[in-house]
Amino acid sequence: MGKNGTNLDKDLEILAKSVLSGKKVTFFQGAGVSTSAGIPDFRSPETGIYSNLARLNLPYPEAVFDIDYFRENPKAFYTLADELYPGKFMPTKFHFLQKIFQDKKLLHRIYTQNIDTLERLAGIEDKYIVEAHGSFAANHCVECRAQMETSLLKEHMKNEELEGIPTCPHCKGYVKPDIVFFGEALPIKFFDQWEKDMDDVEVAIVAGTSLTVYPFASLPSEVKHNTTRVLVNKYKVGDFNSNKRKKDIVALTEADQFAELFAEKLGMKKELDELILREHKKYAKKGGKEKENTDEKAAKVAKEVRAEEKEHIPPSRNNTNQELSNHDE
Ligand code: CNA
Repeated sequence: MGKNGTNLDKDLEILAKSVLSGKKVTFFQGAGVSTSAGIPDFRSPETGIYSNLARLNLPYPEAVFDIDYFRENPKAFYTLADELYPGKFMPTKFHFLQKIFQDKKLLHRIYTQNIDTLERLAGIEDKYIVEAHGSFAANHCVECRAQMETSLLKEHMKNEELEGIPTCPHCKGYVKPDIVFFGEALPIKFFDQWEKDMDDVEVAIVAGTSLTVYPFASLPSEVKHNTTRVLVNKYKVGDFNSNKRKKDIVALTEADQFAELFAEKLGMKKELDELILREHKKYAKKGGKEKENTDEKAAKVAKEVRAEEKEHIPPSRNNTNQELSNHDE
C-alpha cells in the first residue's frame, strides 16, 4: 500500500523519476534491513533477539546491551556477540542497491543503527555511512578506555580461562566492542553529520527500524516538510503512524522486496541482479575461507573508524541511547 491508500507501484515510479532527475537519497535504517542476511532484529515477535534471550537469564531483555549490567555480568553480551559477530553474514539486496546508488552518485548518506557493518561489506564508502550506534570495528576497555585489537579480542572470546570475556591487559577491566549500549553516548559523528545533513534530505528512506531508540528515532521527523519520506517496514512505525505527512509513502514490504521493486522502477534491476550474482560467486569461491576474508575487510574498516572513536562525547540525558519507554526511567 502506498501513500493515502494509493498504489505503491505508482508512488515508486514517481519517486524513481525524481531520484533519476538528481534528488539524492538519505537512508535511515535498522535491524530489519539485515534480517534476510540471517541476523535477527531486536523486536520482531518470536524471531527477534529479545524474544530469544531466556537462555541468558537476563533480568530484562535490554540488559544484554546495558552498560551497567555489562560491567557486572559481561557473559550475556559475549554469548550473543559470538553468534552475531561480523564476518558470518553477507550484505542483503537492500545493501547492494545502496551500493549502486553510491556508484551512480544518487546516495547522500546512510544513517544506520546497525552494528553488523553490512553497509561497509557491500562496498559503501566511509564518508556515506553514519553508524549511530557504533560498530564491532574497534574495541575498548570499559574502565581505562585502552584499545584492544580485534584479533586479540577474538582470542579472548575463545579463551576458556577468561571464560570468553575479553579482559584488559592493563587494568583487568572488561573490554567491549565500540557498539553503543543503553546508557552510553552516541559517536560525535552522528550529531555533527546530522547537523550538516538535516536540511539537505531530499528523499528519506526509513527502513527496517521500529523507530523506538532515541535520539535516532527522531531523525525522520526532523527532515524538512518538502522532503519525500518513504517507510519500508512490515508495519507502520513512529512518525509515519502518529504524524504522517501528505507526501509520505508507506511501503509495508520486506526490505529486499522493496529494493527489487525500486530497482525495477529505476531501471537498475539487471545491474542489481548482476552485482548480487558477482558477490555471491565471490563468497562461494572463497568457500571455507569466507569468514576469515570478510573479517579481514572488517579489520581494514576498523582503521577508518578508529579516527572517530576518540570523539565519543560525555554522556548526558540528551545524547545517550534511550528507548522510548526506557526501563531505567
Ligand atoms: P528493532 O527494534 O528490532 O526493529 C526492527 C524493525 O524492522 C521492526 O519494526 C520490524 O518490523 C522491521 N523488520 C524486520 N524484518 C524486516 C524486513 N525483512 N523488512 C522490513 N522490515 C523489517 O530494530 P531497530 O534497528 O529499530 O532498533 C535499534 C537497535 C537494534 C539498534 O541499537 C541496533 O544496534 C540493534 N540491532 C542491530 C542489529 C544489526 O546490526 N543487524 C541486529 C539486532 C539489533
